[in-house]
Amino acid sequence: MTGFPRSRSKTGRPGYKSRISDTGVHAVVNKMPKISCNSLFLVISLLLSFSLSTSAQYSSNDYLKREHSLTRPFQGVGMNLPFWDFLGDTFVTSNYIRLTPDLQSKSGAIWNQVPCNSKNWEVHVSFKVHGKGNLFGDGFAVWYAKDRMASGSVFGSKDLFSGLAIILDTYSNQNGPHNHQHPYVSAMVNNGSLSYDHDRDGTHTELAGCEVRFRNTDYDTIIRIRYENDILNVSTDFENKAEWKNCFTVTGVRLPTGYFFGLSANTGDLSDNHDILSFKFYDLDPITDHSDHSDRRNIIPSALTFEPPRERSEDPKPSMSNVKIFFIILFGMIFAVAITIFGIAYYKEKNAKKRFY
Ligand SMILES: [Ca+2]
Repeated sequence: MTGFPRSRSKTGRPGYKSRISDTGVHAVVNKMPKISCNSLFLVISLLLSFSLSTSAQYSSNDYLKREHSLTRPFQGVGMNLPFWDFLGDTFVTSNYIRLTPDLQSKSGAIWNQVPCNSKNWEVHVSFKVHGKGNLFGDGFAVWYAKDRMASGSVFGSKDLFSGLAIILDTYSNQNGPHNHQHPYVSAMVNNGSLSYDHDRDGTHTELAGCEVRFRNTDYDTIIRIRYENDILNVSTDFENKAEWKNCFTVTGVRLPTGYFFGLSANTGDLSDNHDILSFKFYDLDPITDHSDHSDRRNIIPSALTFEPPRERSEDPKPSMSNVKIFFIILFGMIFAVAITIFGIAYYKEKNAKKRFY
């Protein structure tokens, strides 16, 4: 587990760092009631300089970019939000963006209008998935994809996509043996040739994943997606601890610049409210990087573990159900009884005819 790395007030998560500093100041002041003004000034100066030096550790250009971010209160006119477009059943209030309501057969998305030209980045998505049912679905996905505003079957977005999908799957579609529980967070990198297999919860195309619990919590749940130097790391704060819990890290992930961020969700027979509370994008590229002149615009999305097409292992054929066996035996018995009755009747009739001759 690692703590939230940011300390600058306008970036990251204001409150976490400052809360610690405030407590520290109060503790120091309470323990020194008779301290002189000069000494108090010295202590405060020392604390401030410590705080500034801590900030200096994060003095790279990892700042929040407004054109790729969404923060509350959402201020737009009607369905308009600066830099973002809506699709399908998604709607916005001042406090949340509801990708889908807790109703059957809904699908919606929100897509950033501005292509991402940063090579290295980090995204924090604060969300709430909640609903009334004991059975619920299907979940939502965070996209970094070539094609924006394309609705489809993969959590509200198109299949055979190019780019990266981080999938937060709440419903287990796969019958039979499963190697993990739901909800489940997984990553998929696609060059446009792979189809997401809902019936198998995408198990055959995922890079990595982890089991999580984020549904119907009293607090906001946050997922962090960090992409730096071809390493993809996904971590979560689903327990309201203000620290990141590692979900998975995948090396050798190649993604181009110029793709779009999006969020989408869908419901089927089962449903949930899929609410986005904030989307914060941090640019991790150094301000001046003289070493990296590579043009990443034309990279085809790939990962070291990317082996298209992956072997698709079929589920074992389901054995005959007990109901089927019961009816087969029943019809067999009825047939046997019918044959016996018919046989006896035929025999009696034959014997009766014999007596007449
Ligand atoms: Ca599923």
